[in-house]
Amino acid sequence: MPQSQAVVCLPTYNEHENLEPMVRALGDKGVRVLVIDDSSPDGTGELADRLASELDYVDVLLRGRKEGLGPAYLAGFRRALADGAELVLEMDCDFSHNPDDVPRLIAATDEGADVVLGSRYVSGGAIGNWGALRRFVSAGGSLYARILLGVGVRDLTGGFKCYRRQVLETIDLDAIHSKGYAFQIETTYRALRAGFRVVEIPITFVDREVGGSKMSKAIVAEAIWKVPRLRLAALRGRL
Ligand SMILES: Nc1nc2c(ncn2[C@@H]2O[C@H](COP(=O)(O)OP(=O)(O)OP(=O)(O)O)[C@@H](O)[C@H]2O)c(=O)[nH]1
Ligand SMILES: [Mg+2]
Repeated sequence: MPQSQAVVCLPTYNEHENLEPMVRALGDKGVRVLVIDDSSPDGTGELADRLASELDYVDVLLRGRKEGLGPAYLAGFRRALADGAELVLEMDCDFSHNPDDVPRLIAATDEGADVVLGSRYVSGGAIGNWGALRRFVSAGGSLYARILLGVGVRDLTGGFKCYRRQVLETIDLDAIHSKGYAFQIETTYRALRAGFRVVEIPITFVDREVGGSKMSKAIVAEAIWKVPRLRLAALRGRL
């Protein structure tokens, strides 16, 4: 499969300083890049348009307002599928995810994975420069979801992922309403429920150096209440 059929969805909200270095860093990875900007007040969308006119591997999806990561990704997935992508990737635009890891995620699909997760919590994975509270919330969140959902995946909340086209065509994207970490948990859980092969590969995650975090208490709260609802839906055969 030519790698140009891989599309990296890059959601942005106020990532003006990170966007150009990230898009350029992805330039030699054999992927297309789809920037999904929710009308960032800092002009990230205008910058994305300029980059798209300069670089032929870049596309832009501009959305009217900030609705959270989940809806932005869903819009990006639909666009990537309509454009014929065979592989669809998710990645943060704050350098927490290393663009040099993209080929490793793609390579794992060649070895039979349907969904590849860049994982902080498998052997060889790591987190750099995060404080104790963020580590606790992240590790605790993944453990909570793993136990309640009864799955073996170690990193359920990470956002560095690669899906085969068929996965996104099979899971019911219209039924997904999660916005934050819950979106990552829900997409992986739906893929597992549908019988797809989910593989974790180790990554080192680092805290952003530029720009502000969009993490909020509401995003954490959503993940806490969504997880048992997902399990219940599965038990009732609705998922
Ligand atoms: N389009 C869009 N992008 C978003 C939205 N919220 C966050 N993002 C982007 O999604 C990616 C991850 O968001 P972050 O703010 O880094 O959230 P996080 O990684 O959970 O938090 P930190 O680790 O503290 O940075 C970044 O590229 C953000 O710009 C949103 O509502 N819409
Ligand atoms: Mg981040």
